[in-house]
Amino acid sequence: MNIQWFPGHMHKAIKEIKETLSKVDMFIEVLDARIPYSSQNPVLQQVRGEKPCLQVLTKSDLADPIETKQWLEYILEQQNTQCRAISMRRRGEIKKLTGVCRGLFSHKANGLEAIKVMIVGIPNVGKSSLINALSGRVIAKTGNEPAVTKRQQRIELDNNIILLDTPGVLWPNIENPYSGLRLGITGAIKDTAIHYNNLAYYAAELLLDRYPSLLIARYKLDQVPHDNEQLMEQIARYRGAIKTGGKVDLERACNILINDVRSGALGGLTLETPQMMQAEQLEVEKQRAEKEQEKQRLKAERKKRFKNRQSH
Ligand SMILES: Nc1nc2c(ncn2[C@@H]2O[C@H](COP(=O)(O)OP(=O)(O)OP(=O)(O)O)[C@@H](O)[C@H]2O)c(=O)[nH]1
Ligand SMILES: [Mg+2]
Repeated sequence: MNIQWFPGHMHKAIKEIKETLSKVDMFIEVLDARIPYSSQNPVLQQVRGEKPCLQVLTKSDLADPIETKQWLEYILEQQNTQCRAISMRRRGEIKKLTGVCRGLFSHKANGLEAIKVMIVGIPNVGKSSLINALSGRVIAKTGNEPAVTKRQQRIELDNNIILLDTPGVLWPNIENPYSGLRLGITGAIKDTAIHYNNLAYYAAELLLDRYPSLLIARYKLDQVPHDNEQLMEQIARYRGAIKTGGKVDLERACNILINDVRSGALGGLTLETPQMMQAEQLEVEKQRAEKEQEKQRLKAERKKRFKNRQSH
């Protein structure tokens, strides 16, 4: 089953973003460096249209630096969008973002005219943290769970840049089930809307494929497990997650793995590549076409039945 989380406040937040659109000069779209594809909200892309946009990959301290470099090159080449990777652990780089914003407006380069920037993105990606870092003050509420920011907030920086913080938003139909899982793994979806087990088994599969040496180091494994089930069992044994009677507690092992991925305890992880994205996008298009075909078939059948009934 696909993961979906689109509570009413997100619908309202998108409506407010549309209403404020004409008052802003540009967007900073905040993406998660671990999932630069799945954290791109197609609704936000549609809403911002042709307005200038700077894409910022946050939490790069939790991502694989080699993959982050590749993603930056890919976004710049393929989407023709300015893109930077940042981390709250490297504040110096964050300050440079205002210069990048100003660079997008040659007629405002003297700094006398204000630039209004709307910060948008999925939940829990670090929008409010970015605003605090840019302003040098704790001005926007942050927290390690999705949906912390509930309404828009305006913040004026000293250098004539006005920022607008917005609530994190997802979209009503996450068609790619793998994107849904990766959004869940990284913490963009409220825990009550997901099952850790599904996330953990998928994360285990991904990590076995992409980062087996990090798993070996973290859980002191003798060798790479055959599959995700064996990995979960070994994590449970290593961490003493054993139930009375001696059976392994797989539920606890799932929690351990997800928490380790989210906190960066395993090391820098990037959960998707441009190649994975292209393959999954093709699959989504194929499924969309099949669904449409089935819809048309059912429609034709209904029409035929209706005609038959009339002729009798
Ligand atoms: N490791 C790491 N954590 C970060 C970074 N940026 C933000 N965080 C953490 O991510 C969590 C979410 O940050 P917020 O700034 O509240 O995220 P948000 O996008 O405003 O979230 P919503 O308002 O819920 O949409 C907090 O626990 C932050 O401390 C980063 O660069 N690295
Ligand atoms: Mg926020």
